[in-house]
Amino acid sequence: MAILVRSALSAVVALAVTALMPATAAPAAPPPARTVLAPVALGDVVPAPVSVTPSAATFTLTSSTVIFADPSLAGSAQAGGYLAGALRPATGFSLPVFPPPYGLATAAGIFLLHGSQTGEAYQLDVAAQTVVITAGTSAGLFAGIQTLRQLLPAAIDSPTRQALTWTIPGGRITDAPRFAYRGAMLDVARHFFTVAQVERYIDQIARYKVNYLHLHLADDQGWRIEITSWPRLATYGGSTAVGGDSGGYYTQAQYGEIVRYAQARSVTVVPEIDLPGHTNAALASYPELNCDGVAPPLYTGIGVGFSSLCVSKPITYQFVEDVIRELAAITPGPYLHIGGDEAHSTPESDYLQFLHAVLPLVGKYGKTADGWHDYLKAAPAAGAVGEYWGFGGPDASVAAAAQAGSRIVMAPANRAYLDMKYDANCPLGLSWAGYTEVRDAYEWDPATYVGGVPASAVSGVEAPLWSETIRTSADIEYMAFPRLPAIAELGWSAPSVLGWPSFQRRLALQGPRWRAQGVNFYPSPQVPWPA
Ligand code: IFG
Repeated sequence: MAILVRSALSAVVALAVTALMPATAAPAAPPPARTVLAPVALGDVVPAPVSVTPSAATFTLTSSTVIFADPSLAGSAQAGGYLAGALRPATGFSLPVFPPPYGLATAAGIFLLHGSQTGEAYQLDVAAQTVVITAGTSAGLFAGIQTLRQLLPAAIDSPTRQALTWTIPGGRITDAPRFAYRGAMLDVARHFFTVAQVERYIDQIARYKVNYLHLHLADDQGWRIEITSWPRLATYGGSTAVGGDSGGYYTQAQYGEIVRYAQARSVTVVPEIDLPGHTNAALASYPELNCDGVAPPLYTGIGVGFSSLCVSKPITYQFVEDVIRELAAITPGPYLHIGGDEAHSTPESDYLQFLHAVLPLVGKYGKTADGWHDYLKAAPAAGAVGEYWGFGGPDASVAAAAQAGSRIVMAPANRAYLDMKYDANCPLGLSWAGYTEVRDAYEWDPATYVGGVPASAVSGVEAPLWSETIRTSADIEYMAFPRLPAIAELGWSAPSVLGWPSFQRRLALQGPRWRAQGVNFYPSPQVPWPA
């Protein structure tokens, strides 16, 4: 005990002596210099917020910054943990998350508070001592957090510590989405992507307030989700890929991991089992599913339209019901996508007969039907979603369905298909819908793109990435960035804040962030990327 007292006393003495020492003594080694960058401008955000009012204040994130999450808003602590996790690697700050202290004015830090907003709306207020995100739901908090991340210097996205002064520009942002559905589709059937690769993509799309991930889980070349009542679908039907590349599939537990990972980032999974066409993997797995009882070989090419379930066989409907039942049971989201596209080997009358028998099964298992717009001719129940993948202009069938109560998600092949080549030199992708540069992906209006579809019937947008020529995360990123943020902005931002000059400038500022994250983006010549 005596030693303790003596050492404590000597420490106090040493401090006192230091404090009294003349300034001439050699100063302690200075801490590593922190680079101070010009703060980001408050409006330099993608998607563009509804309103931005800068102030002269600047907030600086430091090692003592605390995140306060309002316990009266469900999910606020999880949102706080997500924010802390996003900021820790580059800053090295612990950023603890607590319930707010009594009396807002007494504390400095980042506050996630319960406000009167609805849906995904939020307000962000940055002052010298406080950053406050106010929202009515955790989804609103998440939207505000994605905006906040983009207000820190680009190096905030580095996976390693950076000696920077972490400033955030002051002012107020009020924001809310134009459309409720902002999706990204990943085709895991033509080529299989692991859970980690899908989760990497979820992290990337969530940054741009994309809130749905549509997984294309089955096609001619591969069946990618375990169905316990039909095990060979995945074990055999999932064993190959385009070009004979390695196959794979998600067990239902792994699918659950993807769903939870997405949910924790305010992203809802929409599973697709494409029917009655695009079914060679299923037909190859079970001879009894084929009209002639003979299973075709597994297919590794990139043709479409050659396969069809056997509409006349009762077992077909047992199969479809088992698949829908099992998939609905592991999918918390509201939608089940049943494909319906390119059923070129299914006679029109059979196609309608099949859909009339199958669509009620989606409702039976508690889900809302989603499908490529072709299926709308089967007049699904009101509220069903048709995903438009045409080239725009009038479409009587889609217009009729929209006017009869179907919801339309706009995914035009000549604007939103991320597997379209940027130009003739693009090493990846296809070009049947033409070349799609960034500006082509941006300069169209989802509300008016299809003649006869009222704006009120449009529930949003989606950017499909088909994987015939896509094999790695680097391939995904090359095709998705920078065009996915363009689609995301059309889905989120108000028409009054859209415009190519503004988007082009704000998009350019995403380049250093993607470099910090290691995103393999395409440096489009249309964008003035900073050095
Ligand atoms: N069309 C097919 C996809 C895919 C795509 C590649 C739809 C709805 C061409 N169907 O797009 O399966 O092959 O660009």
